[in-house]
Amino acid sequence: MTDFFNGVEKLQFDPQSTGLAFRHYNPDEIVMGKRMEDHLRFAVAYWHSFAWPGGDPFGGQTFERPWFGDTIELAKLKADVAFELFDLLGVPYFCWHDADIRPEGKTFAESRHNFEVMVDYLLEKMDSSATRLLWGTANLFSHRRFMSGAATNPDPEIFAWSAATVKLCLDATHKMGGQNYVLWGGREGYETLLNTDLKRERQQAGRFLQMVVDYKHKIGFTGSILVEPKPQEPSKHQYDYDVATVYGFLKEFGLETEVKMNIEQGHAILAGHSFEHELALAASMGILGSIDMNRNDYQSGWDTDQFPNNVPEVALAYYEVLRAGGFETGGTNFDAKLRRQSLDPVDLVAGHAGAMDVCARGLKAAAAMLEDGQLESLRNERYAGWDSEKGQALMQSDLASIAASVESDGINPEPTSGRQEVLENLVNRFV
Ligand code: XUL
Ligand code: CO
Repeated sequence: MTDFFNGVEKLQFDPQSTGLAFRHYNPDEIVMGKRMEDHLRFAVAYWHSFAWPGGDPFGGQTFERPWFGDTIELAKLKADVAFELFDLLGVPYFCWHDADIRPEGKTFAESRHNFEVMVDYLLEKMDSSATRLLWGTANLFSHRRFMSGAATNPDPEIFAWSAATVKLCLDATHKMGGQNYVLWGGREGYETLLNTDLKRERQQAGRFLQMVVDYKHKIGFTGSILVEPKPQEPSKHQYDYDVATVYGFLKEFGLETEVKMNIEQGHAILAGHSFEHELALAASMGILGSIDMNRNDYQSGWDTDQFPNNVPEVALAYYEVLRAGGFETGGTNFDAKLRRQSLDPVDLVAGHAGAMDVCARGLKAAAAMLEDGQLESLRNERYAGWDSEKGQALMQSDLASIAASVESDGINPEPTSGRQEVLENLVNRFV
């Protein structure tokens, strides 16, 4: 045991508690026939909680963590503290980038060696912990070598370096029993079209993803490959803008049945969508994989990655997840940073605990709305015409026959109310 979380006790479910406890997250509570823990499948993000130093565009590190530094010894201390947090929270999963868990080496071989040592160390930690790996991913955006992209770089050597890195990370994710492998294209985009061959870059990205999928099958990794859309930041314009854009990309490269989405709340907001829009769209295309749960500030216009605390928003998100049948390999990863003034170890515990409670409330509200059934029955009622014989026939018809039938059948539609206020009032009974 380290002394980092000194004095913090393992969190319990205690609805009456006024201290550090779960007031809503009760892992064993049955919601729609399934344990709450198995619905939500929470994961702690190694990077924000243990690797992020607390910087913003105007200032650097505010956190002073005893594991900051580039040695294996410190990486092991970081892992020890990480597993202490996982145990305090009782989270079933965690997620990493290679760069979060290992010190950077001077060469590829040195970084690979450091990574392999740390993967074995994490496997040892997992032996005495209940926490498993939700997903692994490669950080192909922080180091200066990736400043012009990874797979989409104008320099083929960076493409090669990135491919070798993803191979390593997939091998490690497989070895650790990870449930998914995520690709977020932080710098897969451009700063200015004046120096960018957009067509070539998109082809490189498509070929890269095909190689990842081929390798997944080659090693027998049965988890899901997930792409995480984001419209911009750090790149001015990213190729994986949003769910719809990524779906078009997958279709173009024949990958739409191989790759699903990891959808982040903050990225959806940056793209000008709501989180539930992105979730519903992915579900409708059969590519909803997992979620990165956080919230963005609606005024700042950048990716603030805050812990979620808006129950009605979260409820609408889980409503879409439940309607889609729930997570299979996916889960709820807290891709969320503490505020940079939240210096104390206990802030890390409180940030996650509060977020887990918000998600639990959201999930329960979403389940209650589904079980109540009114929202779904009003929606079905709205489309009932399409279930009729005439409605079905329209979908098999053609423009000329339809045109003829409008007059012969005396079609003369009357608009009906969309009842938005009624539906919003209905939702407010549950949140
Ligand atoms: C960045 C982001 C990443 C990905 C993993 O905005 O969301 O943390 O989730 O690379
Ligand atoms: Co994310």
